[in-house]
Amino acid sequence: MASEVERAQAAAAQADSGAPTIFDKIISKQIPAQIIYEDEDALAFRDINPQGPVHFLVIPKVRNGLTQLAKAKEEHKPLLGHLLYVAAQVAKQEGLSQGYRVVVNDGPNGCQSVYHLHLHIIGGRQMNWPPG
Ligand code: D5M
Repeated sequence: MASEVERAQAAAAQADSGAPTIFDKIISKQIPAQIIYEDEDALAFRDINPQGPVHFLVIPKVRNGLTQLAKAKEEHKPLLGHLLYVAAQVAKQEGLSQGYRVVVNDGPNGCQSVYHLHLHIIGGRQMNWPPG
């Protein structure tokens, strides 16, 4: 079983291929996911490999070049703001009143394994710092 780092390094090799990712299949409902929020531009669903009692992802429904945060352009600014706003609203909906962590893994060093921008929202336990 490949480690997270190995998976991230393998994924980086295909990052710019434009190939569909697993998240495209979740957006089109080809594969099931536990969707907890949806609007015209964003989708939130539970992470398949949760790192806390609550762990969900917020993604843009249309990738539009945003395979990763490093690819953000001026035109993406409203969408990026919207994703953060959705993260906060869904965290509230999930009862994370004591706080939570928002993470964006970017590129191989950031341990990104899916090249469709996503925010991780992790909560329901005490976090530590620094991250690994
Ligand atoms: O995070 C990618 C995240 O995507 C990782 O935490 C697992 C999650 N993932 C992968 N496939 C699925 C499905 N099918 N449902 C829900 N969650 C999924 P990264 O930051 O790229 O390492």
